[in-house]
Amino acid sequence: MPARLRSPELATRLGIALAITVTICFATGLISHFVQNPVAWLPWPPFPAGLYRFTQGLHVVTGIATIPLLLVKLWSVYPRLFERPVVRSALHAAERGSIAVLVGSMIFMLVTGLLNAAQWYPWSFFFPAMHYAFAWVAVGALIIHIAVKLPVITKALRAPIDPPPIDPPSIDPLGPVGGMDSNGGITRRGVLATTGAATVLAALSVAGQTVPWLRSLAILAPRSGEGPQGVPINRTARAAGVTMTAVDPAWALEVRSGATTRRLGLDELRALPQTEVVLPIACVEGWSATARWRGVRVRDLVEVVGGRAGDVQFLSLEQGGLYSGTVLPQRFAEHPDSLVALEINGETLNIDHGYPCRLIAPNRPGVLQTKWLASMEVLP
Ligand SMILES: Nc1nc2c(c(=O)[nH]1)N[C@H]1C(S)=C(S)[C@@H](COP(=O)(O)O)O[C@H]1N2
Ligand SMILES: [Mo]
Repeated sequence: MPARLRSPELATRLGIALAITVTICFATGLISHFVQNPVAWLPWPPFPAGLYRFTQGLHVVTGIATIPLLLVKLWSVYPRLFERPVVRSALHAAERGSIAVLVGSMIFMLVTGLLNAAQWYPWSFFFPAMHYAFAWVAVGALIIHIAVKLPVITKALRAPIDPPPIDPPSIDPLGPVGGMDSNGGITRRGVLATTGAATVLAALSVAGQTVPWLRSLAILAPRSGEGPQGVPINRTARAAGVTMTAVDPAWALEVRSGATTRRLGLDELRALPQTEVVLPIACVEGWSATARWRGVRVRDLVEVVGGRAGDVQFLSLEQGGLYSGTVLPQRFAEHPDSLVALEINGETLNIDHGYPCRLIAPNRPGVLQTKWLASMEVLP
């Protein structure tokens, strides 16, 4: 592509698009982080039930949409990588250093995010912690970059994106059209439009895992709509090592509060009042699916052991594993839609969906909807 396309005018406009997707991705990522690692100043509510589904869907969609934008942005500036001398002054060195950090951390974020959504972990670090830490590095470097470039940005935005033609006057009476200049070459506006189209395509390729009517377009979404009982499966019973314990006839849910403990077998759970709710499973990886759940209200089980209201800890039959337990904050535990579910979509839970019973509560990330429950305890 002709060098004239690479220009502050193009780079700045690509930069604005990037700033928008990155900001949404960062904000929704922070939400996801603080829902999974609760802090007092962000009391995440159980209502609206589908809010997490929306914010996390947006996180993954904007993250994916950032990939083509970043690639074209890097293309629009990469010759500067070969500028000599490498370092002109201390300030110049600092600026180039911050760009190295920015590009490195952005690529790290996009690659780890994409691979996590594909459940492929060719690394040994703990993904959420690193993805979170580097988000701050990337955003910090981005703010420095924008501040340093502010004069260039304001100048480039005042100029028209494409320069007036220096070519001989066009013989085409209609003049330049559709992102082409009078010589039939692509214009900067044309590059922007093409990049925009690529970005929308990238977003659509994953949006279908959250938005049902886009499902057939979700070619980059590994788990969309597949799975027993109409809901995808993240971790199977086999992977969790519970194929024996989950079907053990002696299984009973241990319910504890203070000194009181009750063990409730499946028949006893079924004999308690049953509630039906329609709630999504919204995986952190971006996919989500709505299902009809039936089971016993968490608050009713708390009552069985005479427990006061409080946070409730759930533990799975799964041994070890990062998601073998969760604490359900009190405002969720008291919510009438928070269930220990026995059924999904009118059928007994499939073992991969958490048989004999699992937690399902409104507006929670999928990772916190613990399957194959062994016990629940009202925390003091
Ligand atoms: N015990 C246990 N429960 C678990 C998990 C797990 O690994 N172990 N994975 C969670 C994740 S990441 C998601 S998205 C949901 C998915 O539920 P599903 O497989 O029934 O769709 O289960 C959650 N419950
Ligand atoms: Mo998940």
